[in-house]
Amino acid sequence: MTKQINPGLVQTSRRNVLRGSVLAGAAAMSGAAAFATPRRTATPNIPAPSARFIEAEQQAQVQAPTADLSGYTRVKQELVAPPFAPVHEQVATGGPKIIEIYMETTERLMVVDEDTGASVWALTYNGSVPGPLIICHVGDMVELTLRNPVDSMMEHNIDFHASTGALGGGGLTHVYPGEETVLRWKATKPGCFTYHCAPGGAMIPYHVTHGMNGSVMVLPREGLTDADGNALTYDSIAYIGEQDYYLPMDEFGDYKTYEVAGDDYADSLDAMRTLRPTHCVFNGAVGALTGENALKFNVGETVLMIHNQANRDSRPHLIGGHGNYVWETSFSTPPLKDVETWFVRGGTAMASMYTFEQPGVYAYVNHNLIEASLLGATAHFVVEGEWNNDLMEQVVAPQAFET
Ligand SMILES: [Cu+2]
Repeated sequence: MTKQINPGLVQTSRRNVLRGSVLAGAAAMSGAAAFATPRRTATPNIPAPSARFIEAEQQAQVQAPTADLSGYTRVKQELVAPPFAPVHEQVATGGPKIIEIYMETTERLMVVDEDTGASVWALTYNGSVPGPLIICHVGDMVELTLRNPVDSMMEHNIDFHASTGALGGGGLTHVYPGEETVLRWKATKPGCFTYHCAPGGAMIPYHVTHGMNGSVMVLPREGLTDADGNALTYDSIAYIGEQDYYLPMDEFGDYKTYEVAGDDYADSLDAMRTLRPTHCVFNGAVGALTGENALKFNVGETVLMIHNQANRDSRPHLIGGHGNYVWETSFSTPPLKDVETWFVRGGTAMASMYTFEQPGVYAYVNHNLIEASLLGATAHFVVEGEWNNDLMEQVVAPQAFET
């Protein structure tokens, strides 16, 4: 019998030291940022025990039986920037698929709040915060090509909460600048799941709170259903990633700026330790989903709102509407019905469904209203259609009362 070793649990090898976990800790103590260093091409210079561990790790994968891919059809899924969803089927047709996707670990300077000048060297998948939404069905395989551009400053990887083994794939996907890797995993649990970068040690929250997270939706093959098994379909998806940022400030209370990704590492750790985010925003920046960027729907349209929060609890509320169906945990359990405010456990993605009945502007907020109003966690949905006085009517407009 082949002994199985979980590659992701190798904690003490020199390989992992260089890949972030210990380096991150050292950088935290020294105040220096932890940058990617060139990958070594061989193991002769590392201690024998670590070399043996690396070899055993590689052997474990080589010796394991080859995955049976017969019966699968290969398809490509073109990922799109949030708040939009890739083209997909709600009810799976045909047999299981191998869904090929491509992501780049792009590091880019992003304005978080134009009013204050707050900015961040965002660490991203495909340049957006959150990373793109991936959609598959139970029984499908997701095959990710993950590329770290040559000009990156840091190493990255990806932990899919929807996957099984090797730290969600985190242990198999460390890519240095100029490297790429391919990971294939099978979707076995239906639901919305977060994914995020997890290079090791303090670098994990650092990367996650710099935007490096997103969501996978694994649909049941028969699509979504209510408690009685009746089909529930949606017309649109609103993909919302809530991001808590901990942006360093100077002694005057101004947000600090940095030359390159990673330069803020020591300052960021100090800010993160307060557990007090400077911003809680939807889709990367204050106002990313309000005003001109508001999402637009029509009366009668059914929207599936997917909410991702990789690090911190949240409690969305749709002001003026409801969650007709809410899946807080998975699609394996019947949805909650007619919910006022629902819960996003930090480290998850979840879904809620609503059919608009009135026109107007709806605010989708984190109903910690301080976070919604002062820290940025607000989106707007502009809905067009005909007003229904049966549901609400202004009987008397505000006017002075007689005294
Ligand atoms: Cu990363």
